[in-house]
Amino acid sequence: MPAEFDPSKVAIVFVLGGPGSGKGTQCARLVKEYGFVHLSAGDLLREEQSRPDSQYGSMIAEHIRDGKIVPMHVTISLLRNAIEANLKKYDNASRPGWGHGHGRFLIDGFPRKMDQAIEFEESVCSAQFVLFLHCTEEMMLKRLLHRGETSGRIDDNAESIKKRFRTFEETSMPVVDAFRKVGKVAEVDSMRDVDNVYAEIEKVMEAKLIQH
Ligand code: UP5
Ligand code: MG
Repeated sequence: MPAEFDPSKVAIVFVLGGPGSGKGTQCARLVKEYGFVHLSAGDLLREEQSRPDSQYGSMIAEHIRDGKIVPMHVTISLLRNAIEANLKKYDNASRPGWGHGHGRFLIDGFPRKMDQAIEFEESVCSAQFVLFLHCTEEMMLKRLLHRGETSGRIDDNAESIKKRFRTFEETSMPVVDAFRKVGKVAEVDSMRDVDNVYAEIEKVMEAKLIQH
């Protein structure tokens, strides 16, 4: 069965990087300047977790607290539904890259595991490329502990952060490496301040984003 969305109409960029590397921060700026819709897999899962009649609420909370990856059928169906809803919402919009079945999405924090990458590309839509934000654990820890003072996120504490780092190294980096092997990764140094990181990302977008 072919993928549900046609990559010549629907542009998907996967935004990957360790916990606290700045995925959400940079995606928010790209939305403003490139007309992307930003879908954070983590945000979609947190929303689902707090939906009163969700059958997955406690399962999602447990996985997030332990830095474990939620079973892919849940995440992929949340992403798929969000893609469909946004394509519908902006179908008649005068927004760059949108209208008549076209759209562009930043998918932030997904895929984090090889099977998710394969399943998403086969059944939902193939991605144009991966934007990979590189940052040291020392810097990410500092950022996350600082954010944890106000974020209210159940995984912004030293114990959960350690587990998130381990999952990222063991399970998610192999996804980045696999995309790298096929020439689909653009890597940006995410250690610098937000503006400098964004300036690098803009260069990547100008070079790699295929605009339909
Ligand atoms: N900050 C950002 N950039 C900065 C810069 N250049 N200089 C200085 N400070 C900077 O940034 C983090 C903090 O750093 C903020 O305070 C920011 O101001 C500052 P942010 O942009 O939020 O970083 P981000 O990479 O988005 O960090 P996040 O914590 O969201 O990353 P995670 O990958 O850990 O979290 P996510 O929400 O994607 O996933 C959470 C959990 O959900 C996972 O651990 C997993 O359990 C589950 N999950 C799945 O199971 N499956 C999925 O597909 C996705 C998630
Ligand atoms: Mg985030």
